[in-house]
Amino acid sequence: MTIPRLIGSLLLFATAGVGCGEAAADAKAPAGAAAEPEVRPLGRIVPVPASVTPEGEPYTLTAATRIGIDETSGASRAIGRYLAGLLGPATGFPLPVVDDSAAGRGIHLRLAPDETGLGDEGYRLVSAPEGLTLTAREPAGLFRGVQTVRQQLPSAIERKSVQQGPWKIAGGTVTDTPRYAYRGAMLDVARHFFTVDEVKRYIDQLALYKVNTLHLHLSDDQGWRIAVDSRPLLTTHGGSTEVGGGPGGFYTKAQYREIVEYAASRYQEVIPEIDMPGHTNAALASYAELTCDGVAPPLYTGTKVGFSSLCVPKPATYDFVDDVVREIAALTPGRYLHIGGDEAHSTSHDDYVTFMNKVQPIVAKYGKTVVGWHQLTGATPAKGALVQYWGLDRTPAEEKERVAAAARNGTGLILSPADRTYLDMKYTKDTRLGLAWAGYVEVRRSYDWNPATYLPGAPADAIRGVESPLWTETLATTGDLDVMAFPRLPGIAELGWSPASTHDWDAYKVRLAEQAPRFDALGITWYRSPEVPWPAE
Ligand code: NGO
Repeated sequence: MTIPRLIGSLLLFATAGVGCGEAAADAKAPAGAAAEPEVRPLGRIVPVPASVTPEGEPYTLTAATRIGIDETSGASRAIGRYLAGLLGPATGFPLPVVDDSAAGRGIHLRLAPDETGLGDEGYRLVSAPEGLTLTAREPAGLFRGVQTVRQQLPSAIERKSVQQGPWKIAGGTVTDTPRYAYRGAMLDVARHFFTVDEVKRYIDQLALYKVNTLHLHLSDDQGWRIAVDSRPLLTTHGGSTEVGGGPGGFYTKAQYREIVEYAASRYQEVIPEIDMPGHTNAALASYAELTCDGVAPPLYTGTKVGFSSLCVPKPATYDFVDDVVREIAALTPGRYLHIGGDEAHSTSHDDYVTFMNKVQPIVAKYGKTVVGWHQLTGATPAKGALVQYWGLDRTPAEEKERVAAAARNGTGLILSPADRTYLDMKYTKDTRLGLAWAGYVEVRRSYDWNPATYLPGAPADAIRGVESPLWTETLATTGDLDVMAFPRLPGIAELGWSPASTHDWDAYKVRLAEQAPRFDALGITWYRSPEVPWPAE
């Protein structure tokens, strides 16, 4: 069997119109929704909660509000401080974090280990004039619940200077747990490099929508972005440029740890990806011994794919992989290490299988679980591996079936269909940034599908969740990232979090429209899709 190459070769024809710094063309929106109400109806947030029971009068934040925590938990204290940091600037209230018993009519963050129904990330929010109580079994649940509190408040809460209140949260109870344990977003820092602060900014945006996994695409033909002490040229040479010939960049180990810690403080697990055996020009350019002819290619700043490969027969290749995987695994508290495996068009099928059979055990040796793009099912995914499906509606049935068969065989699936979840796809032909090889992906298209039934023949319980990749061939600034991610990212986040029974475009588009003033308050550049009834400008 040959590794199907259709999707990859389509990429060679990708439209890579580099329009850095430009926002996508604004489209004319339908008549806008009314201005924000003083009290947002309970549950009118993104992702929509699993269960909402409105009841009674709202809770009101005041200058006297205190945030009560269980003093024995350092995690609750950190979340209390984070909440105070979110609500403090716009309200101007001090919001001290105190022992729960001293919080009175304030906000209570309670950990209740016996609340098994709330799982690892669920929470219950009870809002009444006497107080606002968040209960969770785990700190992660409190953190997700804090995002609900935040979104129930007027959008002005996101501003960094004191705003006019009142600050009310509708009365009632929200009980909320996620549909999928894996709710990811990927950022490609290889095609264009993004600084630690820029990555932190994205992490904060993801947190608002209850995303729990940040997949970092750390290496590609155009750049190697993570320090590996045993292979210094990877970063000094391989990290020295990017698409378009800019200066590139890389994370030192300390900087990378900073990202991982910041993500952890937002209850996000970082999955580092080192893409192999293809997408490796930056590594080959740095270490000639990794090529079969022993000649290092020049650095590459274009946007083609599929032309590079580590030399599979050479032992030096596995010494290299061992060094890289060992050092990156040591930097990774998370469970997973992503080994790429997509578009290995310059690797023969037999070599691809050989490579994956040798490399997957190296990942296991350093205590990590393999994740790979779904081409990994053309070899044999290791036991427990996850594969990330990035096909399209038009992907050949046999390729889909190969992935489904792996899923029936126990391989977990992360769904990132390119014509639904790829945030780098243009919304329409008029979108200035982005690619179009997977077609145009408007907001409805990205939201309106069901992960559980998406891949024919894949058992529903093999679906671990969804992930929205943000590839950056055409994206160079945070404004570029923003306008491609917003407003599609919240929709994919909702697919991952909210129960299937809540899936409804007509209801979703109204809740999404209500996010617009929040995007503005957060300084997010966003695409005014004509499919969504945005508030009038
Ligand atoms: C493909 C390709 C990437 C491109 C991206 C652009 C995968 C898994 N491999 O997705 O190298 O950057 O499309 O949309």
